[in-house]
Amino acid sequence: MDNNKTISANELSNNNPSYLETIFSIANGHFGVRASNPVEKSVTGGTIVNGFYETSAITYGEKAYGYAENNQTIVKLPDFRTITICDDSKNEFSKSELKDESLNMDNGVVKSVYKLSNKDNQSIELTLEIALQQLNNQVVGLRYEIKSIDYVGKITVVKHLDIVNESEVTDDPRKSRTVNTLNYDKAQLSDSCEKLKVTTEVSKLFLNLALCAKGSLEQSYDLGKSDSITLDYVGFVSDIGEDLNLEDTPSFDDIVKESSEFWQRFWKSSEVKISGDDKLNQAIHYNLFQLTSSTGRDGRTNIPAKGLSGTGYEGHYFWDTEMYMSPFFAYTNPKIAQELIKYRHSILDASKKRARQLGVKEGALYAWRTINGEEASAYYPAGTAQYHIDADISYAINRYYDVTGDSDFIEKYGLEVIIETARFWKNFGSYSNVAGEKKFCFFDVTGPDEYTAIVNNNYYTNRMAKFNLEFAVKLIDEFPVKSEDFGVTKKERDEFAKIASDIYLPYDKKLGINMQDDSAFEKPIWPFADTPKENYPLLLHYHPLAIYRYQVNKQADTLLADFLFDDISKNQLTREYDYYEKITTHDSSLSRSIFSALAARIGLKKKAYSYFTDTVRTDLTDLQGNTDDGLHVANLGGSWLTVVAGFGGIQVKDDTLEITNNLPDEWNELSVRIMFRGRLLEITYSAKETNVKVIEGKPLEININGAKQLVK
Ligand code: IFM
Repeated sequence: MDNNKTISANELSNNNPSYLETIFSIANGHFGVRASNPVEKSVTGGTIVNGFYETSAITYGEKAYGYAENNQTIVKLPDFRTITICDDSKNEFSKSELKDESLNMDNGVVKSVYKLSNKDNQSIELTLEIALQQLNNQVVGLRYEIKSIDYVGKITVVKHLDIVNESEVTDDPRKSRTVNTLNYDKAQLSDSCEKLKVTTEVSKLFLNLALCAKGSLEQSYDLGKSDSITLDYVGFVSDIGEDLNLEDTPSFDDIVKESSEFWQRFWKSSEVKISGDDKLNQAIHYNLFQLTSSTGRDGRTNIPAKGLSGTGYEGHYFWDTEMYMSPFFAYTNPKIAQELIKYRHSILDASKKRARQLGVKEGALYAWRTINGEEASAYYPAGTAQYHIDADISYAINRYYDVTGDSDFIEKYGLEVIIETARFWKNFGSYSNVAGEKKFCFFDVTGPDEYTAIVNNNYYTNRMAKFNLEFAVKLIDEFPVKSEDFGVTKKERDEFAKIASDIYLPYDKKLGINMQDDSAFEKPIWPFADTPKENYPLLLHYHPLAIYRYQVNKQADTLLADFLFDDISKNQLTREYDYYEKITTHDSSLSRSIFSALAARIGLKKKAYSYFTDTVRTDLTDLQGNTDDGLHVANLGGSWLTVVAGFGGIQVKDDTLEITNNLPDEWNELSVRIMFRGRLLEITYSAKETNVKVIEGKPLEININGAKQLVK
């Protein structure tokens, strides 16, 4: 099988420069560099540092108590790729044509080849290779190679940390707002090195960037007909609030070596091979490469919705992390999954404060979108009202525990979050009479589907809250002493248990399916037949209220709960799938992966495959039409979830790893590597067989296609 891990621009149908900037961006969890054209001073190019944001007051026409106060906007910093090359008359080679661009996912190097011309139409070829250090993640290496095409003579090369102009103002809520409150302080350290301190005026953050050339930052050369001039530079990005130590400047080759070693190790524990379709195999590799690149690994940062590949959604962290991205890390790199949980633990105080602002007297409510822990959503119906984020975080903590069995970590970082989120549900909900029975209900909430807002008893929210409370009880019983430190009493533990069992789960008897919310099926169905193709995504063409009064889903909602809990009969699941599929637009990139995974589980093979081919190549085909703003990182993780939990049927039930072979007919073989309870496993599926090999660690009893088996 061809397991070639490269991708090149000539395989892509979109060659829009800002789209390619996203696709060929690289990152290391701390910062990312978009693949801008180095001589064109792109306004959409630049460096994006995880968690480095500016704040500005949110201006409301009509404000009410407790509305989010401040925007948090990730900022774009100078572009390390920019270079100026002039001819002997000091005219720039400013016209450029991209000849080729490629990403090598085995060593993390992006290579871009341009033909550059001056005003006399004389040309040179410029090749730029760029790589980031992954472990010491403050370093970027750049190598420029200049060759003559038909220009010979003197060339002058100047490279500095140039300030990026801000991009255009837009009405698209998915894009970032502009920031004009950055202060720059440049210091020339020597001919070959300069440093730039960047400070945000309002949020009062700072960091330092530096650029060092192997020779000098401004230099002239004689370019002969068959000459090739190679220039190496190293860039640095300090941690937020830190200075830089420039004593040890690695060479470009050292940087590539480190990056290459990192990615080799990465593939060893995370490899997924699809045999039978090279395009899908390439896409899943791309997704895992970019997902890992996007992910903060320091416990202080998280995964922005667009990773570090673009400023879309302002660099905010959402529930995307817990439900779509962190599963991959829990199963392949638990250390990173830990760091993501530590970040949530670190913003617990801000979340408690938020719960009080919402009038809930105990517990914590996590911000729907945030960097610093405070709510940054100015639109509460599809923001703060998505209370389910609390339970999503608890679900991710449970997943980490299930997969790793790491009780020390759970006691230290997980327990408090679980108790505080359970307390939130207890105080947020209330008992109400439902068809003559006293049930615990949640009123005026928004579920994952953002085309249905402020409803009573959203099934997903209620089911997840039930889980959150049950998990709290389980952990309190397991860690009684530590729970007491957090103020838990026997009475409170029993209340959690009682509420969990009393939570109302809306069900429609006539249709025999779980109901998205109390009023979901009373509404008319969206007039799909009268909606022209160009009016999708609906959010850009209809007032939210025009959408809310219909049955129309942006993304999987009730079906996501079905996928997570696997707790209803196959017949009911099939009925639900059929019902909700008809009213779902997939306007959110978080939708198709779940439809695919669930279809694989139900045995709707054609649907599973077709949704997967779309979802896994979402960015490579620009399916949503906005990849230029950044990658759809939740979907990168979602596509892995589809492969592993859908086609590969992997889940943990009652402390046991379960594997079910749901391989699509189109594939000859699928193999995935995962970690489970300290072991590295390789699972290979074919039409006839499911084989599990323990690559590292002790033998293990697991459940394969319904039968217990000891695997070695
Ligand atoms: O969190 C998602 C949400 O579910 C759909 N809109 C985009 C957000 C960020 O990806």
